[in-house]
Amino acid sequence: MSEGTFGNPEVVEEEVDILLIGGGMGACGAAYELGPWLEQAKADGHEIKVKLVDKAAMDRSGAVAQGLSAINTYLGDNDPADYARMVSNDLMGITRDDLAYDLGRHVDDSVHHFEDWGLPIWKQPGDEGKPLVDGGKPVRSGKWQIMINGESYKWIVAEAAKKALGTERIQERVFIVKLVNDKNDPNRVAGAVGFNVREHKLHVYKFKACLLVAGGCVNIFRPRSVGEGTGRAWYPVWNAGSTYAMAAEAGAELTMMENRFVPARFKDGYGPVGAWFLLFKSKAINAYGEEYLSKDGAQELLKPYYPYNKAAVTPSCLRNHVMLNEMIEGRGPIYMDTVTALGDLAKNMTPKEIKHLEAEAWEDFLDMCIGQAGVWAGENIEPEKKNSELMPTEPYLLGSHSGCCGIWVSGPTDLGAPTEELHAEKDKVPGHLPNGWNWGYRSMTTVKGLFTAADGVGASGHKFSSGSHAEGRMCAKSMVKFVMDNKDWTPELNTSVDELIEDIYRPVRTFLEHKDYTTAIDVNPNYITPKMLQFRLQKIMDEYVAGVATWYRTNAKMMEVAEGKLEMLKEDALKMRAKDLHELLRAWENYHRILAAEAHMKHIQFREESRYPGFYYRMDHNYTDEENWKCFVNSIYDKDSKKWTVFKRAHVDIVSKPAPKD
Ligand code: SFD
Ligand code: AMP
Repeated sequence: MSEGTFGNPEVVEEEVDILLIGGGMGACGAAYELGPWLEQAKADGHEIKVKLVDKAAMDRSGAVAQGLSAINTYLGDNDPADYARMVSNDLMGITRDDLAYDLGRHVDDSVHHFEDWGLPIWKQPGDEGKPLVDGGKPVRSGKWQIMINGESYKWIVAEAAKKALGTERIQERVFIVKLVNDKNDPNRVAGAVGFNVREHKLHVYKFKACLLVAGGCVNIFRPRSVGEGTGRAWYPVWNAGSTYAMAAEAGAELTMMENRFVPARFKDGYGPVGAWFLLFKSKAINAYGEEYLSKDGAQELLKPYYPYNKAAVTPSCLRNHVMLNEMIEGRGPIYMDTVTALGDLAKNMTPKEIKHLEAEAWEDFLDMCIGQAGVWAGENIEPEKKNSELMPTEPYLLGSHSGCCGIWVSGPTDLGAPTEELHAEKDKVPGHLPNGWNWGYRSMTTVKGLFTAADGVGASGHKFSSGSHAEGRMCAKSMVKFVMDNKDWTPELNTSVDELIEDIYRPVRTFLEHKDYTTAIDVNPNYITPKMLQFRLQKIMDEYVAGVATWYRTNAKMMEVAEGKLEMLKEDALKMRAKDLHELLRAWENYHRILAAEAHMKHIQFREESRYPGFYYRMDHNYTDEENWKCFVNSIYDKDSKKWTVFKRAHVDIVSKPAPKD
C-alpha cells in the first residue's frame, strides 16, 4: 500500500470482534476486564479480537489527565441503595436507580485494584500503609469520597489496562469520526472510521460490538476564560462530545440531554472545591461575610423547586442557585472562607501539623489542577491568610460527574422492583425492571452492538473516576457475551470506504481548492477556520441557550432563535477548512460539538420547567413541575433528515425514596 499524503490517506482496514473507542477511565476499565475474558475464550477455542483506539496517548488522556486528589465514589460500609438515593436526590429525582444501584455494588472493587496497582490512598492515623481490602480505614472527605495522592492516577490505571490488553491491541492518536451502521440492519453498528492525527492514515474498523467511551462535552459554551486565558476550562477540552454525537448519528436513543453541570469552582483556575467544603469544612460566604446558604431567605429562594428544597443535602444545582442569587443581587464576589476553615482546624494542632494541613490544601490543587496553584502563587494567595473567589463556570455536558446527560442503556438483569405495580408486571418484564429499561446486555444502547459507559451513560451521574472504570468493566463482560452470542455474524458496512474518505477529508479539499484565492491564509470567503466556527457555536449557546452571558437563563423564544442559528451553523460547518491534520481534528471535534449542543438545546426546549435551577433556568417555566415533568426526556436523531424526535419516558423509583418533610 502506498504511503498516504495530506488529503490522500493510506487506508488501513481491520476487522475485530470488539472495538473500544476512547482510552479514559471507562475504556481502561473495559480493557482491564477484557484481559482475562480473552484468555478464557482462547482456552475454550475462540479467539476474540479486540482493539482500543484513543485520539490521544492513554497515559495522560481524558478527564484524569492531570490527576485527581479524591476518588469521589467509594462506598465502603455504605449501602448501594443509599448511593442510588443520593444520586437521585442530587440530580433532582430523575435518575435510573437500576444503573446507580448496580454501579454502587461494583465500584469498590475498582478502587481496591487502583490501590493494588500503586495508587496512594490516604489512611486514618494508625492505619497508614494498611490496604483498604485489609480493613485500612480511608480518610473520607465526605460520605462517598476518599482522598488520594493522585497526580499519577491516570498513568497507574492506564498501565494496568495496557498490561491486561497488550499494547499490540492499542492504537493511540486515532480520532474516530463516525460509526458506520450495518448494511443489512440499520439499527446495528458494524464499523467505525477515524484518522491518525500524526500520520496520513485513515483507519476503518469493522466489529461485532463497540464500546463508545469518548468522554463528555467541553467548549460548546463560551468559556469564562477568553483571550489570554483561552483553553483553560474545568472539564477536559479534548473531550468534544464525540460520545453523544456519534451515538446519535448511529441512531441511539439519548436521555436527559437537557442536563448539564455548572460546577462552582475557584475562580480563573477552575480548582476543585469538594475537599474544601467536605474535608476542611470550609464555608462559602458573600462579599459581606455572610454564609449565604444558611442565612434567612435561602429556603424561601428554593421554594419553587419543591420537593428538592427539602433534601437533607441541598442538591448541587440548588447550591448554585443560592450563590447565583447573591451575585445577581450585587453581593458578590463570593469567597471560599479558607482563612476561617484553616484557622478552626489549626486550633488544636501543633505547628508541624498546621504545616502539614497547609501542604494538603496546596496538594489538593497540585494533584489535579495545577493551574489553580499557579493562580494562588501569582495572586499572592496564602489560603490561611487570604480567602479565594468562587465562581460558577460555563456549562459542561457529562454523565459521570455531577451531571447525567447521555445515552439510554440496558440495565442490569437481576434487580427486583419493590412497587406493587411492578410486581404485577414481573412476569412480563425481564429482571422486573420497567419496560424499556432492559434488553439483555448491560450498558448496550438501543442500537445493537453499541455499548457505552461512564460519561456516555445517561440518567446515572455521580460515578466519577472510580465508577467510570467499574462501568467500563461491566461493559466488557456484556460485550464478550454479546460477541459469543453473535459468533456467526459478519459485519458489513453500509457506506463504502471511498464515500467515507470523501466525507472525512472535505475540510482538506476545501482548503486545497481555495487556499490561493487570497494572500492571508485565514481570510477567505470560501472557507471558515475551525477556530472561528467554534467561536460562533459558543456565542450562540452562551447568549441563547443559558450560558454565563444571561446568568444561565433562557426561554422558548430565545431557543427558537438558537435553533435557526444552529441550523445555519450546521450548513456553514460544511465549509470548515483543514490546513493540516491538527485542523482536521479540530474540524471534526466541532462537528461533534454542534450535534451535542443541538441535542442539549432541543431537550431544554422540550422540557417545559426548570428542573436544574442553578444549572439553567427556563424563565418561562421557572419551577419544578413534578406532575408533568418527573420523567425522562429522551431523543432520537435521524442523520438523513437531520431531525430530532424528542419524547418522554416514564420515571420509576426502583429504590424507595423518603417522602419530603414539609
Ligand atoms: O474534583 C476519543 N472527575 C473526578 N472523579 C473523581 O473520582 N474524583 C475527582 O476528584 C473528580 N473531579 C474531577 C474529575 C474530572 C476532571 C476533569 C476534573 C476534576 C478537573 C471525573 C472523572 O475524571 C470522570 O468521571 C471520568 O474520567 C470519566 O470517564 P470517561 O471514560 O467517560 O471519560 P475520560 O476519562 O475523559 O476519557 C475519554 C477518552 O476518550 C478519548 N476520546 N478517542 C477516540 N476518538 C474520539 N473521537 C475521542 N474523543 C475522546 C479521550 O482521549 C480519552 O481517552 S472533581 O471535580 O470532583
Ligand atoms: P467537587 O470538587 O465540587 O467536584 O466535589 C467533589 C465531591 O464533593 C462531589 O462528590 C460533590 O458532590 C461533593 N461536594 C462538593 N461540594 C459539596 C458541598 N458543598 N456539599 C456536599 N457535597 C459537596
